[in-house]
Formats: sequence, structure tokens, C-alpha cells
Amino acid sequence: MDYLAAKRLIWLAMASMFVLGIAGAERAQAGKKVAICHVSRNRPVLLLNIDRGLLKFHLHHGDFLAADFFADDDGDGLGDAASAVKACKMPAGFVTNNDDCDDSDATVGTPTQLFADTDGDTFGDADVAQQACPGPGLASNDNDCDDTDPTVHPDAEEGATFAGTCTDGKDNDCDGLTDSEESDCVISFQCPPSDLAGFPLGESDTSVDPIFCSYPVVPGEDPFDFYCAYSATDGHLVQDNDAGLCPPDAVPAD
Ligand SMILES: [Ca+2]
Ligand SMILES: [Ca+2]
Ligand SMILES: [Ca+2]
Ligand SMILES: [Ca+2]
Repeated sequence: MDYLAAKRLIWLAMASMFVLGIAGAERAQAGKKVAICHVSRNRPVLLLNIDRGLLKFHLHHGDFLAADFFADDDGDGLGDAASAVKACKMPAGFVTNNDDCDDSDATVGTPTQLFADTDGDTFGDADVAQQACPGPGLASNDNDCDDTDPTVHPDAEEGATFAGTCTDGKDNDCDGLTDSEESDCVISFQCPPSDLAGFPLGESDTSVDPIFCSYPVVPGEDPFDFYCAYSATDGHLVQDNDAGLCPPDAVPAD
């Protein structure tokens, strides 16, 4: 065999090994067997799929196990943990990490500090923080002052115009003020315009507690002959000096 024929033979042998390497790589990526990257002169020339029992026998200096790579579909440099492949060389579009919380959205990256949202009102509990990807039961804020009650959160309302919120013992809107501590819960009262017999209001004094409302039979007569007294706090009747004709409640001031 002359020199040229020998050289061709060597070249054909190397090409065959390369083809075998490609075939082996595809099988390895299918995950059927352990993938060994066989290196000669720092070049991967063959990828073998061999059974676990042969692994020790085969390994020698220069071999290395195939690594996991992860798809990075949104191109943010972070990989999808659910898309792992084993390969000797990183495939195009893959990365070495699996840190992407959402590989379809480049604006969503690695896990961040989130807070438990146990009551599902989208506001989190400052006392229960964790590094995590966004998902059910988690919030990006820690503004919930009661994470066991979905009606209590910073976007809720508390005031006299929101039924029951001034007497429920809750800081409904998480501003640190509960019920009567809220300025919106403090209402002032004025006298009913007439008593239950239709006699109009005479003299009155709403600067005292209880407030004083007089309903004279004859205009201008002694205001203490017929009058009603109402609590300045809740507007309820506290004294009927009008022969049972006092309205049961004062009316909210304008
Ligand atoms: Ca919550
Ligand atoms: Ca809450
Ligand atoms: Ca309240
Ligand atoms: Ca409040």
C-alpha cells in the first residue's frame, strides 16, 4: 500500500468514527443510556452509549460524561428546567442553567423574594417570605396586615359609608387605624326635623352629649317641656321627654 492509499484509509476511518459519534449523540440525547464523551487530543471524536456496567471499564483519561443543557426559548440567558437534554456540547438555543421562572417571557427571570398570600387577596404576608417563582399563593408585595382575611387589605374600605366596617373590630384597610380611630367612622348627628307627632324642631344644642332637641307644642314655649336627647356618638335616643313621640334616632349631620 502506497502512502496516498494509506492516508485515504486513515481519513475514511476517522470519518466513520465521526458519523458513529453523531449517531451516538442522538441516542444519548434520547436518554436511553449513559452518554460518554470520548476525547482524543482535546477533540470529541466519538460519543458512545454504553451500559452502566461497562462505564468503569471504558472511562480513561480524557473521557467525560455528557452534561445537562436547558432550552432558553425566550433568549434571556436563563434555561427551562423542564427541557433538559444530555449532550457533549451545548446545542444552539440552550444554556447551562435552569433558572428561568418562565421561558416564554424574557421579562420573567430568576426566582425573586415573594410573600405568602394565604387568603388570596393578592397582598402578601411580610412575615412569610421566600425565594420563588411567581405562582398561586404568593404575592410580590408584603402589604397585607391580615393574611387570614381576604376582606382586609390595603385596597379595602373602612368608613361610615361602608356597612359594618366601623364596628367590626378590624383594621379593614390596613392603615393602622381600627373602627372609631378612623376619621371616616366619626359621624356627627343633628336633631330630627320633627317629632313623631309632626311638631317641628324648636331649640336644639348639638354641642353637648347627648344632643338636645326640643319639640314645643306652641312655638317659643319652654324648651324643656317636650324634648328628645340623643347620643352624640351613635345617634340613638337616650331620653324621651316628648310623651313617647321622640324618633328613635337622630339624623347624620350634613
Ligand atoms: Ca393576602
Ligand atoms: Ca388579607
Ligand atoms: Ca373596622
Ligand atoms: Ca383602618
